[in-house]
Amino acid sequence: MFFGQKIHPLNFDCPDRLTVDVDAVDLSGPGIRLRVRCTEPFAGCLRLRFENAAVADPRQHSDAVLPEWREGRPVAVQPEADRVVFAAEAGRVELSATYLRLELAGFALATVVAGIGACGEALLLNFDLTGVDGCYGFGERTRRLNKLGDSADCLTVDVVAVFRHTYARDDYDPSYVVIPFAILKKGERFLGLFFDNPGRAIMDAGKVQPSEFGYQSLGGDTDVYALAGPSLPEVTRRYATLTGWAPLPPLWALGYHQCRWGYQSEAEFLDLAAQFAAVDVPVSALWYDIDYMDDNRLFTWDRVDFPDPAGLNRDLKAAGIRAVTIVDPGVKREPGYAVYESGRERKAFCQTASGREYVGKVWPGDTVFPDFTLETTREWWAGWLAEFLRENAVDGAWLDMNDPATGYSRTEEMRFQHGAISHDRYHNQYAHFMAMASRAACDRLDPDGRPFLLTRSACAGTQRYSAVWTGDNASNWKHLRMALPCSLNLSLSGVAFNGPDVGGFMDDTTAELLVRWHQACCLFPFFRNHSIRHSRPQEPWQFGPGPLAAIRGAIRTRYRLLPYLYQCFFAHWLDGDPIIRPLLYHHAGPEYVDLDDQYLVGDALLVAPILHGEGRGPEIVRGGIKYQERSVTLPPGWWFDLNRGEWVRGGRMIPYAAALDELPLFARDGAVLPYYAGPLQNSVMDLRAIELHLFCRERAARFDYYVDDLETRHYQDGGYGVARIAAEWDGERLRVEVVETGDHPRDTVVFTPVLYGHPETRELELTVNGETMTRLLRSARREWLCREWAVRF
Ligand code: MIG
Repeated sequence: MFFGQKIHPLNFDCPDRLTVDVDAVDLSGPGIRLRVRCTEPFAGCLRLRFENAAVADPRQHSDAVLPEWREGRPVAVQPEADRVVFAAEAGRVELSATYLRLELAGFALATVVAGIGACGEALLLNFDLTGVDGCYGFGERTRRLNKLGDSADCLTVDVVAVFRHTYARDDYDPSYVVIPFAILKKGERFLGLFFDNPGRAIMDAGKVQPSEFGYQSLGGDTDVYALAGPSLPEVTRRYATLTGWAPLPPLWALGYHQCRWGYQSEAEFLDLAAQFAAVDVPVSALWYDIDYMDDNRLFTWDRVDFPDPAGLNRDLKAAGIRAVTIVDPGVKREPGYAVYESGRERKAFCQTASGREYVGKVWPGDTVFPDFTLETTREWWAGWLAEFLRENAVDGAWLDMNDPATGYSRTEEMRFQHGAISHDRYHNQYAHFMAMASRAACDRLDPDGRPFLLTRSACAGTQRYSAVWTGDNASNWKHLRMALPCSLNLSLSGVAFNGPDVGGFMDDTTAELLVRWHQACCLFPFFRNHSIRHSRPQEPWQFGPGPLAAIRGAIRTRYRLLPYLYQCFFAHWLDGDPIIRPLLYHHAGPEYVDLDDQYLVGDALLVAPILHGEGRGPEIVRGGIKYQERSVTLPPGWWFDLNRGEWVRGGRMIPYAAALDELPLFARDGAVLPYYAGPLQNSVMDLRAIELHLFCRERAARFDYYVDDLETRHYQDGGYGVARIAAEWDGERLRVEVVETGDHPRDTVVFTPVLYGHPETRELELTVNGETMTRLLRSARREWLCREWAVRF
């Protein structure tokens, strides 16, 4: 089947008979026999399992759902006249011989006529979209945020290698990541549908048939999880409950990352570190792409260019810069090469049906691929990777080419578990198991530490092991624009820790594009500048002082707000809310349904980046300075413009003109932004002193600040505290109260309130854990973007 093709609905056989068994229902007809069961894994979540009699291997090979929910409490079948009902706390399902109807939290969804079918192993579910005005999620895709009218082919692909001609377009479908999760919106209500089938599948949200949502899985059995709203956060949180969330990252991983394919030698890395210091731009990690290896052999270094990697990495670390190395899955098939020999001995590699080692052709030449689905292989891998990281003082691993990319060689012959399981069952999950094995390596190194992994390919659930970057984009304005909806939908699909190649990977970037890309993504969960070899270099200083100053402003703002980002990660770990969110996450109204050129960070910050330039969009010249224009949709209430230092009334769309060093960035009234005011020395930050930037104009401000050791996994056993912050203006005085509770020593963080409030506020009353002090507000200056604003504290 070619990419993007579907099975015509008329090729499916549909059931016309329903029979009831003890805990299942059989739907049958000519050419079709489907068994349907219903369970309730947890409140607000129903699972419908579709077992197709034509399926050769009926085992569920997916690792998406957390083990504790894989079975769930069976929901009893209640037969009625011409149908059956599964009634659970979360909602109900009605099933007749010819249709299926779900209703959860007031959201009803039913199949269309002939909407249930089978064609060999393929399953069809076609739902009626009447009344549905939005569709989100879909994992990592191109195009717009709202997927109504769009479709997705769920097969992980090394996009640029396979579809060379599409690389600079912004509307191609193939993707490195596959997550068959759709969130439907009907007015104010949302409903999530997660199709748990690890194989190739199609989702079509009204592209082929405008009023229908069609799901087609091409093989294996499918578990459909329906996740109740009614609100979007409720759906997202339930999806996180079902498939897991990102553990807390190390702080350094939240800083700025510098990467490039082509950094070649020790001298180059030392020079990079010196350049960052010279231009006063903090950087938390430098990345080694494939050039560091000895002839593309995994777990080796080119010792001519890198005579002492451990020494180099220790020196970098002393300056606050961490090291991350790329790790491809492919092992050079070379007799005598220790990694290959040891894997071969253990039968660690994927095999063909007859039991030969499956061979692809990638960077190392003839290449074999670890079968990460085998526990023994994962152990073998963890041993090698842990040793490599330890010996070379490497802090993180970058998992590339795991879609899996087999180069010249077709992937289908690659089978799993010693050739016993077909390629399709694990193709989309290859990266997932690689990430799991790599995480195990980190656990060996430091069982109580916080690993950092980044993967290109992923499936549902991979967020438990690794962050994701969105693969090979190109240095053009379309790809910058696309980065927003792509990362937002990926965030709604459970992968909160994600981001694109900033500046664009392929082709030559330009000064304006590089600046705007840094601004647009400086508050993304993952923030890395990366580019392809031979393209125009794109480190922050490559375009002279003007662009450098603008980029510096964006990067430094990220470090200033790093405590806020960390809090967003903590909240994500607690309840599953994504870090960056489309506005419709918190605001209801038709203006947000398609809004994807601005976004929220947590619930307090609104970013409306400039996504055009070089004369390609509205701009004006004033006083010899060029400004790019756009409109910003501000939800109701007051917003503080952090770019200009003034309050703006919301509930409307405002025009905005931003010079090259300006980013439209707003904090909502009632927000508390934890701010780091100390010295910026790469990843070295002392978060024991935090400023609480309080935005209190008309609304009281509230925030739960989680306090933990920032380094270990103790938080997972409840080893954290929470400082509940409340600030309110009573007409003349601002009262701020901080109360710490929980399982972490109190007063380990000193909070200093900083006020962006009513101009008439004179006095501040601060109560910390019961002790009160009052003082007059004084004025100071604080860094925001490229300027400093007078603040009062
Ligand atoms: O075939 O390692 O997406 O980030 O720089 C290309 C070289 C292999 C693809 C990754 C890209 C990386 C590049 N890799």
